[in-house]
Amino acid sequence: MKYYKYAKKTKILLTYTVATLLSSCNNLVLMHPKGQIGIEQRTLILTALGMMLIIIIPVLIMTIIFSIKYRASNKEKKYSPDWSHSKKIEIIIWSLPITIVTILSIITWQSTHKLDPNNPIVSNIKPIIIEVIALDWKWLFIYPNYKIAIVNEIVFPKNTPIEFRITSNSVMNSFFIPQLGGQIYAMAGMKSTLNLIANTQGIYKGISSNFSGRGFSNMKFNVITTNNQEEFHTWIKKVKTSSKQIETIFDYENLAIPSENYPVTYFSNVKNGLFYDIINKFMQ
Ligand SMILES: [Cu+2]
Repeated sequence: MKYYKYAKKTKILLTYTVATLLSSCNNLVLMHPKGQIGIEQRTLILTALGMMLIIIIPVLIMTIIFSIKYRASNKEKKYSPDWSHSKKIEIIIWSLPITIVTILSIITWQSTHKLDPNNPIVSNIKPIIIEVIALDWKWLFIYPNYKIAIVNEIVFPKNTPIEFRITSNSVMNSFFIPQLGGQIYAMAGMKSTLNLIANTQGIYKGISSNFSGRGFSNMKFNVITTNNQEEFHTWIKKVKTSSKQIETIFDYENLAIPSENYPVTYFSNVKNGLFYDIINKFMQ
């Protein structure tokens, strides 16, 4: 029969499309995670996608087959204008989506608890705390345990859990390192938490993923993961040699003046509890 020939062509076309998509996905950073959380999130995305394709692919194929088989010009087939109901079709049409939606909801329920950004990452290594402040239009990162601050750059060793504490000095913003895991909102007067880990050494892109005004598009930073603790401490020493400091809230307010394309800047000292001062100033 003729439509089988079309079905075969369609199959070739589909295979080709899928192959092209898979080979060109090097640009999709979300699909190339470099940390445990990112890997788990990718598994979730692919599982959900796969489950939905169980419905979508047969529907697409059936659309083509049906439109050829039941076309008006096909006089060989039975013509049944009074046909209205089939138990068999009803059962297939309802049971399959119900099953898939049920499985998807169980997976979603479990993973939203498992991948809660507040959950500390289980590890023998003590987590490093990094305080993140979204400014207009740059990122300020404070390492409270080392009393240093950096604009637009984060460095930490691989295989070490990182606890990000995030707030904003201005409008709502969003902190996102796509290859390490989900984004989280930065809001003035509030603290959000994000626990991440990098399992490979490298340089990853960090972005602001919530539009925040004129300088938003260049509000980017590099995340550099070192091979070991020594390299990380060498970097800390380098920051400690900077002549710039944030000693008072005035130094901070000076830095917080809106600016675009701000270069990476090291501060060898930072006022104690600055992060919480910034949150509290919006609470009065
Ligand atoms: Cu790929």
